[in-house]
Amino acid sequence: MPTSSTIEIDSDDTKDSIIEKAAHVVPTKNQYEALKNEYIAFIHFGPNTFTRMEWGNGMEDPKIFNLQNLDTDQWCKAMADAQMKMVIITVKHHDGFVLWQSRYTKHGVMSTPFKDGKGNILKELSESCQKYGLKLGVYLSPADLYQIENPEGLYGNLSKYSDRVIPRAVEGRPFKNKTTFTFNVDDYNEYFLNQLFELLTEYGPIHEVWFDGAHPKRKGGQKYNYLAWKELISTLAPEAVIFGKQDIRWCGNEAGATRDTEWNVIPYQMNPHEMNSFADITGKDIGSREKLYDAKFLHYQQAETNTSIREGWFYRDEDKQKVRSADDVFDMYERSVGGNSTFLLNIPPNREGKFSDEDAKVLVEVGKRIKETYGTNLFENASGGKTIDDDVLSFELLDEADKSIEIETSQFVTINRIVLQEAISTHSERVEKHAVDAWINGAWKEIVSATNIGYKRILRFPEVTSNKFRVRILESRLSPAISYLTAHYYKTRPPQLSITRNLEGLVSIQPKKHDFGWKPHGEDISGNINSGLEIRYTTNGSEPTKESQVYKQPFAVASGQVKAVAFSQDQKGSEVSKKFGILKTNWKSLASDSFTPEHFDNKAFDENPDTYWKSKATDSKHHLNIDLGAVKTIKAFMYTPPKNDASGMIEQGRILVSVNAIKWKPLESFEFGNLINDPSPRTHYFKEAVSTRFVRVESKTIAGGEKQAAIAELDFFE
Ligand code: FUL
Repeated sequence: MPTSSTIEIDSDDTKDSIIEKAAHVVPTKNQYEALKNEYIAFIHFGPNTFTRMEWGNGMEDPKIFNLQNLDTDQWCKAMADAQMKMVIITVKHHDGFVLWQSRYTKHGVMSTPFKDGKGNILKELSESCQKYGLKLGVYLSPADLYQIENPEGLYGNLSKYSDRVIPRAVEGRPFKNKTTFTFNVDDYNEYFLNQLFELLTEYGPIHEVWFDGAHPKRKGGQKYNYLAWKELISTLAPEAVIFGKQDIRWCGNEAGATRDTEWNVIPYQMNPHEMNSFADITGKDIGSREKLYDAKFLHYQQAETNTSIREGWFYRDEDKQKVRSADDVFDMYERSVGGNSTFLLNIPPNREGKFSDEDAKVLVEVGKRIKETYGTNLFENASGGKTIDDDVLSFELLDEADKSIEIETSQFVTINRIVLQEAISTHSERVEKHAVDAWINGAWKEIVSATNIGYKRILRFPEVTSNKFRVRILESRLSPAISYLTAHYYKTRPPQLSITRNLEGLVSIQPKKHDFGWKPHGEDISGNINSGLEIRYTTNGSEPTKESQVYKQPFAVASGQVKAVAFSQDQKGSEVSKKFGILKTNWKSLASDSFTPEHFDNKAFDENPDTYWKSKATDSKHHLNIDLGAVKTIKAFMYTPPKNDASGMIEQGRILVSVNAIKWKPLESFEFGNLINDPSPRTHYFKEAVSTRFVRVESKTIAGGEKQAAIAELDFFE
């Protein structure tokens, strides 16, 4: 059966013949080249960078794009260091503002102070790309709010369809490329085609055209003549893949989440080569056998896993907009590239026209880890047939009789990653389930298993040492062709730990969650990348060593100090220590002077520093009275202010005690400095220990002259 990127299902096809057809669906040459990029960059840049908005409204004065400096070399250097192979830039986002010198609009860089209106961001980027060996792609938003909102706007203006010559000639600005097209289209489609013509003929080869599906607004029933756009793109940029249409699909989320099984041979009800519009595919299972049985066409369409390194697609600020950790990005890289998709990571340049330092640092660190881990193949020179040689296109075709490959290395190797590739360009993606064994103590032992492979599968597992390994294909669509098989070692970096206790007194020790609040993907990052990690702890104040207790599950601590350290094979992480006050299980609030919605009294002692009690704003003092549930002898108290709310930090105050919760006796005054800049927990030791059941915390002054008091967590130490 011949291979093709799209195969039609006939009415007399059986389940078996459908699967046989699926096993012959292969990527086009352009799709295959795009897959080989593996890790690529996204750039969101425009008026939103200056307004701090995620979506503009199209009515922005172009002058707000007040760019003074631009350093596209710095972007490209960081991307190349990161091991990225291409960059896709938002030459026009939904607001309609263009980043290049278009002949067809004034709503763009030409109307800004940047280089007196002569600047051209796309041109500078394309030159930097040449310098650093990166491919270039463009994001041209079909949604265009400027063309919707301005009175002469072309979007949805109900213009008549007629034959239009593309490009429309503009006096004094001829094109070097003399190709012309005639399309029967309306005003907005003509505008869009003219702009595509500029983009695809004047900035060197373009390797990807990205069509976004989002629409903040629509008007006049505007239709998109995609089939005309496609004809123009394939003529002018024959090497380009098109995103959001037949070549590349959105993975279905913007969080960096990946499917455990990402099939790129997927079912269609119509011939994708003739389709004008494509719906988003967001389901969990999109290409299993069951899904394929319902197809009218089987089509190769790879996924791009797209997300942002910052909280948001556009740059906003340095302090509030968090940046992903290198661990997070590296994990996403392994899950997406090693999960049969392309990793498209957005790095939004700042208002100085540069990548912020923190973003650049993460890129470089991840690039270093990719090079260190995947730059060395520990199966090099091993025996294992055509899967081991350097030629990615040669393969071992595994027949029914023996669907396994054995690898023998000349020396023992210690590995925790295996990479597998199928010969997809000739034999499609066929593996449905596979496992890897290592020869340990005279027997085969399974070390990892997974589902499909496709373009690439990265397997991660706790490190093993052996000189014999075996890949077993457990289920497949016809005979699978394995083209590449390598082994690697990722050096585990013991993560920072965090120690928490719940209200019942159970202490948990976990890798610290990086502060990143945008579109959670729910993955256990540290667990994914750091196989073979061990956490050890003490509860008597001593330093944890390799001999200390191993942490397996939450354990009870009434009060005292817990210290913990993560160990990987040869490395020790940094020690964390946490002091726990008396248990808060039976604490009750007797009264506070006031509280604001959601910030109830008990949030001050719920063992969750992310929630807090907060009083109303008044000029008088604030207080919170607590019943500790029983008489306790206390000698210190700890105040944890809210981390992300600087308007209620208690700078000065008093602790009072009572025998009946009616009459209160002052015990001690306290004072904490620099809370706004450093909202970390603060401890105050009493001159003498005191036995009491009822305690009042009273504020005198609030940091920054504010008028509300807030407590994220209160602790008393025995
Ligand atoms: C979305 C857009 O609405 C966002 O602004 C961003 O460009 C993202 C990549 O695609 O659909």
